Amino acid sequence: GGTAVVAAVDLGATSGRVILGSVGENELGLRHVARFANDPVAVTEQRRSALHWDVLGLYRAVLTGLADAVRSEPEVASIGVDSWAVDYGLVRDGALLGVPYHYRDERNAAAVTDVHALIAPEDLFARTGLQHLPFNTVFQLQAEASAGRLGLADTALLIPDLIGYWLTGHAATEVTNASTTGLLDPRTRTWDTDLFARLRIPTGLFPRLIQPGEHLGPLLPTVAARLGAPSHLGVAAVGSHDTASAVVAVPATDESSTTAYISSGTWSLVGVELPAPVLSEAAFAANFTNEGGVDDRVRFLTNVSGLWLLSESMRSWEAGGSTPEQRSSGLAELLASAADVTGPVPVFDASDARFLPPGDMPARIDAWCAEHGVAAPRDRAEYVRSILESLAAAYARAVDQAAALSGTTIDTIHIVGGGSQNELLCQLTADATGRTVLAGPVEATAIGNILVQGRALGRVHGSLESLRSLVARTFPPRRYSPRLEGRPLP
Ligand code: ADP
Ligand code: LRH
Repeated sequence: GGTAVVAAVDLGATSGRVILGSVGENELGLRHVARFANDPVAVTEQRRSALHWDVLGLYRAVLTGLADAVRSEPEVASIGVDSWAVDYGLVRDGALLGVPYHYRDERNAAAVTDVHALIAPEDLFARTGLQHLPFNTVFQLQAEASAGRLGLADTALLIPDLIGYWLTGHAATEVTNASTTGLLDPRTRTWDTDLFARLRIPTGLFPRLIQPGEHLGPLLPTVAARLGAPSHLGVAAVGSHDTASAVVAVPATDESSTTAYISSGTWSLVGVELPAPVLSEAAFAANFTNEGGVDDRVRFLTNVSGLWLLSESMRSWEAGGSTPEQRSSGLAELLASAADVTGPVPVFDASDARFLPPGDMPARIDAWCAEHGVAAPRDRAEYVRSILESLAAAYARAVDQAAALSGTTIDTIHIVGGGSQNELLCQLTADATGRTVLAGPVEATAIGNILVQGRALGRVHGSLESLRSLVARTFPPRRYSPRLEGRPLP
């Protein structure tokens, strides 16, 4: 019983945060301690521009944030770390061997061809349940092997596991994030060792699997001293794939109807939660994925290019600024102008591969429009409107597919994450899908991280459903109903 205070470290592809959470049977409070940009760095590699994560900068920001957290809340009982999926650091004898690559780096095309020559795409799906994304870890490891780097490593640590290793000295692979590697069997949630062998990846590359809620280990004494923390403070495994933590905090309470979710941030992850994977040919053809959820649930979803399209457009307009705060005020202005657009705008395929790497998104939208014989947007407001209408159209298609492929009926869509604050996008989603949209909470990922820690500490109990009802009571979502054709914005 009682209340515990825990710290959630949530590293998104756009920004990271450290959030303190107080959690008890009827309590769920959040306090933001630190928020920092996560800007990748392009460096020259053999005359090309390669894209890397600034993991040391992120780790420094994590340490600073955790030190502030401990200062303001000396009773903090544990720390949980989640981040974006698929990326990793290669390690030898405990030392990081190089700067981790960003999944948007363009080195993977050749690796995809190499892997598919060893195992056909449909066989990969049948074994791993994972949708084809060119940056799945399995392809990145192939690229490392071709570059002669894989053989130098004795260990690969996924990003949250790398942070956990630096904090505690304990190496493990948290299972929800392991499910995004393309090397895990979704039925048994264990490594597909036969696949490792066929792809010539050493079977011991990833350290032992660990489940959300397990204790990773206490902080190393040097780290505890740096944070001003007591030596017994430790790190707990959470759903370390950010989307797994976000899905924990979807405030779905109506068990009689099936709800879909959109975890809306840099990406939009659109799908449903299921008890078992769907490995049908139809799911493969629709590019749906079966990622591992907390409590052995399956996250049956598809990746829709998300607000990346908007943030990257803003970068090319230099409408961003460098801090998360500046970026959000530039964004508010653009969204207001997009809400006032009344004429038609192009609806383009948001999942087109051309939008994956960093670059001039408005120019790529123009190119898509030219190829498809439709008029391009004319000003920034129209670009923003076009991006949001295109995302809403992609969501509608994905929700219909999720329902059909899983044999469920969906009448409500929960939108969680940073994008749930985008009122225009929420309304357009309700309109495009013809379904009720329930928006929020914004910090679903941190909340899911906090709840899993709180449950491990025995401060909250029960199934994900009971955790979700606590989220719904604490952060009642905002409702958007589908508008009939031609009715003006409210
Ligand atoms: P990630 O976890 O992938 O870094 P977030 O969940 O933090 O992403 O969501 C970031 C996105 O949320 C931004 O790209 C932006 O489009 C959107 N966003 C952030 N603040 C606001 C706001 N005040 N209004 C509307 N949208 C917002
Ligand atoms: C969202 C996310 C998503 C992955 C992508 C790489 O942050 O984790 O679930 O597909 O990043």
